[in-house]
Amino acid sequence: MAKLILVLGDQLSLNLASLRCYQPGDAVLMAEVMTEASYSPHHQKKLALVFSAMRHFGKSLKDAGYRLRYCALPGSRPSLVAEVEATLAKDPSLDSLLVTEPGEWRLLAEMQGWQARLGITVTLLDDDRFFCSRQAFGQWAKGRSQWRMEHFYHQQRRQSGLLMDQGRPLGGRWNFDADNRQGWDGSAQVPPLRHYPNDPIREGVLDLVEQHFGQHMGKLRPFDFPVTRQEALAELADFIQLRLPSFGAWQDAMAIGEDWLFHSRLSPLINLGLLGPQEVCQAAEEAYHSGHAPLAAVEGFIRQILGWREYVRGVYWTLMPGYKANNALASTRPLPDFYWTGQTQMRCMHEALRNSLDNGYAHHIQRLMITGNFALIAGLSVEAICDWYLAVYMDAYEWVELPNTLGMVMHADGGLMASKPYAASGKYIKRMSNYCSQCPYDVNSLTGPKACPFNAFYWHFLLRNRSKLEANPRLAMPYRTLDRFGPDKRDAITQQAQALWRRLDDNDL
Ligand code: FAD
Ligand code: DLZ
Ligand code: SF4
Repeated sequence: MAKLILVLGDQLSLNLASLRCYQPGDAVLMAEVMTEASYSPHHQKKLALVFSAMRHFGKSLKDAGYRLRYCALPGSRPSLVAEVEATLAKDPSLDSLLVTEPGEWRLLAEMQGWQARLGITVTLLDDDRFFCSRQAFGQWAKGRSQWRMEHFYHQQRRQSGLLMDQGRPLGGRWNFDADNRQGWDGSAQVPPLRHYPNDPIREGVLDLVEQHFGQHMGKLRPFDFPVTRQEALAELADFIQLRLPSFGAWQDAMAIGEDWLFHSRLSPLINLGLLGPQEVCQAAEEAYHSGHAPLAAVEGFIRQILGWREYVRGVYWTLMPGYKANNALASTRPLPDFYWTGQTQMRCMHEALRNSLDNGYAHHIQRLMITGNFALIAGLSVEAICDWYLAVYMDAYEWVELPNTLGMVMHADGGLMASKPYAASGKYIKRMSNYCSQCPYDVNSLTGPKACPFNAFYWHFLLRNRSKLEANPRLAMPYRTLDRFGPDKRDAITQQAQALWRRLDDNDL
C-alpha cells in the first residue's frame, strides 16, 4: 500500500521531511483552498506569491517524476482536509497520510483530529528546516527565568559553528550591533533591485487574485518578486553581491522612497521554503571569508536568521496556544483606518504604511519603530494589531509574526521577549530617518495641534503604565525625566494624548 504526502503552501522545499520519505507508488497532494486563503485577510501580493510559488513548485515536482495531485483555486474544495478526503476516495491504494508539521498552531490543532476523521494513520513529522528543533528550544528555555535572545544566539553560534574560531566568536565579539546603527544621512547609494519577469503561471495567478480576492488589502500589480527556487537563488546572490556589505551600517535607517534599503527581502522566500536558512547564512559567512563583506555586516545579518528567526519560532511553539491571549499592558483601542489605507499626515507612518500596502513589505525598523511603536504608545488593541501584521506582509505566518508583534512590539507578554518596551518619541525617528523634515508635524513640539503625535503618546505611555514599568531598570532614565517635568507638564501631556485619541477616532491625524 502507498501513502499520501500533503505539502502545504509554505513547505516548498525538495528536502522537506515528508518528501524525503516519498517512494514510487506514493502520491503528493498540494491544494489551494479557501480556508487557507481567507483565515486572514491576506494582502493581495501575499496571495499572489504563495499561489505562484505553489504552482511552480508543483510543476517542478511533476517534472522530477513525483505523482502529484494539484488542486487549484477557484475550483478546489474549501479546505485541506476535504481535498485529502477526496484524494483518498479516488485512490484506494493510499492508506496513510504523511505531513510535515505546519507552521501555525491553528492548523496543527486541526490536523490532530484528522486521524479520527479520515480513518487512516496520519503521521506528522518534525519540520527540520530550522537550525533549532522545537524540542531543543524547549530544553534551552526550561528553568530559565529570562529567555534572552542574545543568550540563545550564542548557543546557536556554538552549535552551528557559524562565524566561530576554535570555540570563540570570530573577531572576539558575539555582537557588532554598536557598529550597525547609522541614521539616514542620504550619503549611501542604494543598488537597484533585480527584476522578475512575468510568466504564464504568475499571470494566471494574478488574474485569479484580482478576480477572487480583489477586495483584500494592498496593491496587486506590479508584482515583481521571485517565486521559484532558481529565482530565489538569484535574489540571494544579488543580496550578497550588492547589499550585504552595507547591510549592517544601514540596518536601522529609514528613508523616504527607499522601500528596501540594504535589506535582503529574503524572508518571504525563506518562510515559503524556497531558500533554507542554513544556505543563506553560509552564503553570508562565505562573503566575509572571501573579503567581500565586513564582519559587522555579516554578523548582523546572520544574527537575524540564526538568532531572531529561530528564537521567535521557539517562543511561539513553547508558549502557544496561551501566548496569543496575553495583553499585559491592557491595550485595547481600535486600529485607526490609516493602517488599511495609509492615509495619514504623519510622514513616518505614511511611508511605512505605503510600503506595506504597495509591496506587502516593510523593513524591520519600519515594522518595529514606526507602525509598531505607534500601536504600542497609542495603546492600540493587541489582537487587532496582531491580525493586521499577519495579513499585510508577504512573509507573515503566525509562528514568526505573533512573537514579534505581541512580544517585541506590544510588550504584551510582560517582557518575556524584550527587556524593555520598544517605545520611542519623535526624537528617535528624527535621528534614524529623513521623515521629520518632510512632515507637517513638528518633531520638536510636545503639545499643540502641530506637535508630533509620537511625543505626547510616548510620555503618556510611560505615565499610564507607571505601575507596571517603573521597576524596570532600563526605564529608570525616562521615568526620572518624567518626574522632572512637574505636574503641569504631565497634565499637558495627558490632555494632548486625549486630544490625539479623539483625532484618531475622527480619522484626523
Ligand atoms: P533583513 O533585514 O534582510 O533580515 C534578514 C532575515 O532575518 C530576514 O529575511 C528574516 O528571515 C530574518 N529576521 C530578521 N528579523 C527577524 C525577526 N525579528 N524575527 C524573525 N526573523 C527575522 N518576519 C517574518 O519573516 N514574518 C513576519 O510575519 C514578521 N512579522 C514581524 C512583525 C513585527 C511587528 C516585527 C517588528 C517584525 C516582524 N518580522 C517578521 C521580522 C522582520 O521584520 C522581517 O523578517 C524582515 O523585515 C524581513 O525583511 P528582510 O528579509 O529584508 O529582512
Ligand atoms: C498562506 C497560505 C495561503 C494563502 N494559501 C494556502 C493554500 O491554499 N494551501 C496551502 O496548503 N497553504 C496555503 N498557505 C500556507 C498555509 O497557510 C500555511 O501552511 C499554514 O499557515 C502553516 O504555516
Ligand atoms: Fe513622524 Fe513625528 Fe517625525 Fe512627523 S514629526 S515624521 S509624525 S516622528
